[in-house]
Amino acid sequence: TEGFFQEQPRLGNQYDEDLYLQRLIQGYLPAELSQASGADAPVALFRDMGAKVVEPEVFRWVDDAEKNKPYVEELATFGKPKGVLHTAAGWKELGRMAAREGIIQTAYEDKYGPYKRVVQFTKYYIYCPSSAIYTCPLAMTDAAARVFELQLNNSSLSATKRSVYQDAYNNLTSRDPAKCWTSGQWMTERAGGSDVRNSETTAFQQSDGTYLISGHKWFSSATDSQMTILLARTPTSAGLSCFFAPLKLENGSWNGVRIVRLKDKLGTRALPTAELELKDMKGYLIGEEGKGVKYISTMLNITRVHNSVSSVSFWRRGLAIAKAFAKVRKTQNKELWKNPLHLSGLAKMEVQFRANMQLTYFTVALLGFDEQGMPEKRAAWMPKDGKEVALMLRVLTPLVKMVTAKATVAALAECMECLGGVGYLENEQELNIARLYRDANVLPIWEGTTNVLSVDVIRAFTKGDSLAALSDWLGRVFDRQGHVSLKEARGVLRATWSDIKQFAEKASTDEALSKCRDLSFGIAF
Ligand code: MFK
Ligand code: FAD
Repeated sequence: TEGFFQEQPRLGNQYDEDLYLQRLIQGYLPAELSQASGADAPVALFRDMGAKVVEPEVFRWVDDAEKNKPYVEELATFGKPKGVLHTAAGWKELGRMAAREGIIQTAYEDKYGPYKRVVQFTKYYIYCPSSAIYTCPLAMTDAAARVFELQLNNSSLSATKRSVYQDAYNNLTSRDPAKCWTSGQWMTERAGGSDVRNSETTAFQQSDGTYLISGHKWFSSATDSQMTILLARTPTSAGLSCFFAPLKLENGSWNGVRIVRLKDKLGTRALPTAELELKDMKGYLIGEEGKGVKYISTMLNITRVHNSVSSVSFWRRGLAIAKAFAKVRKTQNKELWKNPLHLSGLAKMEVQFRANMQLTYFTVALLGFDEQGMPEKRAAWMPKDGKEVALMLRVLTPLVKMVTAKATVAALAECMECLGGVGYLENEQELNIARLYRDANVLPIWEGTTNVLSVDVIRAFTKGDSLAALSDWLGRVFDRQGHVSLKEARGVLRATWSDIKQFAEKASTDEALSKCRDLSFGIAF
């Protein structure tokens, strides 16, 4: 109780303290939104969120969610199988908070037009590092809502499916915590997660048009969700098909799902990731039979953007903690931030963080345009039309996911070191870089590993006009401004393009594939 005690570093409002975020908001939102006043204006909402995510109560929920890990109550007292999944009270509170704040719902409400995604993902970005990764089910919820939105736009959808999908969509996009659903996304099986072609789950059509699905799913995050979208094979098609299935029946019992076990993981401790056995799970076919990968790609592309935003949000929180510490910690009798060596380390990280933020926000902005159409008034940086947006987004989505995830893991290790020994500890959640670091390590793995995404980047380049679109866009936006380094970037892109073309046209497939990762990182830089 005597002697020196370090003053506690404190996090302030996570919008007000994030100067680069504020600058991006000014760039990516038009003045009528970024300068709007009133309690409902985007900046007021961000500031409100920035205050809420550092409230002690929220950190108590995170702590409770992390310490009281999910578990399954296998059997009732007299041995009858029960299979009840329990999650922590804090985990549930974090979910309620997300619904109330509209972390996903904002993207499906009629307020911000083509800028919906920028507004929504900014709220998500502020919330994510204080969520104990509740953002995982939220990402899949968003992606499922988008799948249904597209299905409901299809005029030839049957009346039954229309009613079932509309009901699910309404629940996924509800701000009412008592009504709001989350969704799972089941692709990975024992035979493979990157390559799903050997999946063993089967689906048989019934006389009422629904399917009975049976098999084994190796990874299911968000097993506490109300529904899932999954892949399974029908007897009449070589390709996999995509299905929607509720997790529970109307009487509250499982819809043919048995939790085999919960996974014991390095991080994401609050998240109930399970291995599942399916036996006659009732589901509905989404889209055409045999084209399941194509339909579930709609999901993948949304969750991959979530992954990118999650990455930069973790990085930013790590930096915020490191900076807060540097303000109060002294070495050689002066504050750490005044030490040139320490400061230059922080500054270098800040620059790298900003580059990753730019990549991410650009992708988020394009996603909004792709879904809602281009704004009538065009800023100079915007692509020329919807076609260019779609082509650029197709390649930026995997590229930005792989780059930001990888960079974030390294950056959080650096942030930890900035706190010295304390950085390595399980601190109070306000300062707990250890949790962020553990959780960040999953970001390069799920939603496509770095290798798989680099193959996807090259696939998008060689299959379509994405690289030409990116190169044209760089030319229009930056050549005009005479920006030397960006002109160079365009040159590099062109040189890379010729490499890719060569690989695609002349070199053997294996040789081309062995370069995918280097090429993709090169393009991002
Ligand atoms: C908090 C953070 C937020 C994130 C939380 C998420 C929680 C975790 C959830 C998961 O991890 S879910 C599982 C994620 N799994 C993956 O990401 C799988 C990784 N593997 C791939 O992405 C493979 O590339 C893929 C499985 C898609 C390859 O499958 P195939 O059967 O070899 O597909 P193929 O033949 O390449 O493509 C089939 C069609 O889909 C083609 O279209 P066409 O039929 O018209 O030719 C492809 O062009 C199209 N396609 C594939 N990937 C696409 C795509 N279209 C658009 N976008 C894509 N990304
Ligand atoms: P593999 O595909 O066997 O990959 C092993 C290695 O091979 C990797 O390094 C990979 O990069 C490399 N590799 C594979 N293919 C290629 C290639 N073509 N070229 C070069 N290298 C290649 N999945 C779901 O479906 N739903 C979920 O909810 C879900 N939640 C998850 C939660 C957690 C916490 C974790 C850790 C995983 C979750 N997953 C989920 C699974 C995740 O998506 C897969 O683990 C991931 O896609 C990789 O698949 P795999 O594990 O089968 O590895």
